[in-house]
Amino acid sequence: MSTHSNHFKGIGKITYEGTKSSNPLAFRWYDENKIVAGKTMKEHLRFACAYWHSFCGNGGDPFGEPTHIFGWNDIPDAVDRAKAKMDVAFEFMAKLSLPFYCFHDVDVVDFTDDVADNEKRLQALTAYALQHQKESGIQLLWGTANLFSHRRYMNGAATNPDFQALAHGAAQVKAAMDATIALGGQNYVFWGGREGYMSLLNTNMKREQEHLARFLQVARDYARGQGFKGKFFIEPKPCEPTKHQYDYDCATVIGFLRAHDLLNDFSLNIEVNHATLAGHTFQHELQVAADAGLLGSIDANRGDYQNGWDTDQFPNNINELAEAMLIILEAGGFGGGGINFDAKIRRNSTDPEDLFHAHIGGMDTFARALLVADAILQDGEYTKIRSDRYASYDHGDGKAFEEGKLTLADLRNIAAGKGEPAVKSGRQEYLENLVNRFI
Ligand code: XUL
Ligand code: CO
Repeated sequence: MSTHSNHFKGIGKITYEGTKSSNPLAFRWYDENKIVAGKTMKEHLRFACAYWHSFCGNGGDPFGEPTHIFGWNDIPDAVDRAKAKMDVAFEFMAKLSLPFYCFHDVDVVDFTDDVADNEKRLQALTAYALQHQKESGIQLLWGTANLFSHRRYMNGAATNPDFQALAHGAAQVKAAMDATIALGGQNYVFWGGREGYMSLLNTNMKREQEHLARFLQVARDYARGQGFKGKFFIEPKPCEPTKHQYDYDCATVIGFLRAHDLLNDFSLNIEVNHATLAGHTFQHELQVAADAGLLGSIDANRGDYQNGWDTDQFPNNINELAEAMLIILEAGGFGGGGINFDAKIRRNSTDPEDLFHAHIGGMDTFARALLVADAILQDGEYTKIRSDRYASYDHGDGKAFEEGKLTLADLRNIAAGKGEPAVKSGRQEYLENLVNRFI
């Protein structure tokens, strides 16, 4: 139990102290019970800790050995080792008042190549997690299966040309769904890390994508059959580790879901650094999902302007997040999801406090962004400028066009009859200043 762990000794419960505080182990903006636009900050933001980065990542990188050394890794028995890690995870989440967590199957307990043994291990840890959840009130935002680390997935999981690899992926998904359901998990995520290709020369793209769709259908049917009422999320990412990933970005995934009749059960989990890797802004991806009614959840992090890979740094960009929260608030919030910190502390961040500073910074930046976005919407000028820009479609010929009442020839006659449109500013700089005025 969390009370059995004292990994973060000397660090107590993190509380809200307000903006005058310079205490690095306090919230300056995140006041979980503060009401904003009719809901508490806690209800709006639904923060979650990502088990994999915070308790499995060891600081190692392609050039260097681990720098984050965890005592529990020395425990020889896999289940005992996993329980010790879980005690620390719940100690951390409780100290930060994080309401949710997220995991992959193999984050929770180490797997071998034995399907039945892996199921038993995960069941043991599911029972243990359930005790922790009951004691702490912390809930599972989503579960998922890691179908990308094991060597059998080197050519993909659901899109593997070898059916036996696909079957192993399904076995993992089944067990991860059982765990998610047993833990009252609110959602289930699919991130297709290796569902794509390294070279088109050896790839039948059409067949692979059909296999992916069939895989998602059977997974959905299984979970629904077990009584799962939550959402399934697809997490788009354009590449890395593959050259090209089929879930490239939100628009691509929406087309895929529509083509395979999956729109009723699936929505999107949007990650900041995945958006930027796809050549989009985070805001763009949010807007695409929101416009389709598919904004489910987000994986919060940030990339690096100079690096073209998924650096998964903790979020700290207030402008980016204020604009993001504007879209999220206007969409009516998350569709069942929340804000999962899919972010890791740097290799050279080696103090126990670093994990707290990282999460506190991320939570405070989102809380501040929520306040900024709410103030902008309350003020109303932003919304008015945006809607006024389209006013010519609110009446007369423009309205008739929107309603499908005009032909191409009608449009031609309007152009000829009414002459050139007036020159109207898009006022981008004005709007950029408006956002900054509220920060
Ligand atoms: C990888 C990534 C994953 C998913 C879950 O880039 O984002 O951690 O969030 O599999
Ligand atoms: Co992610």
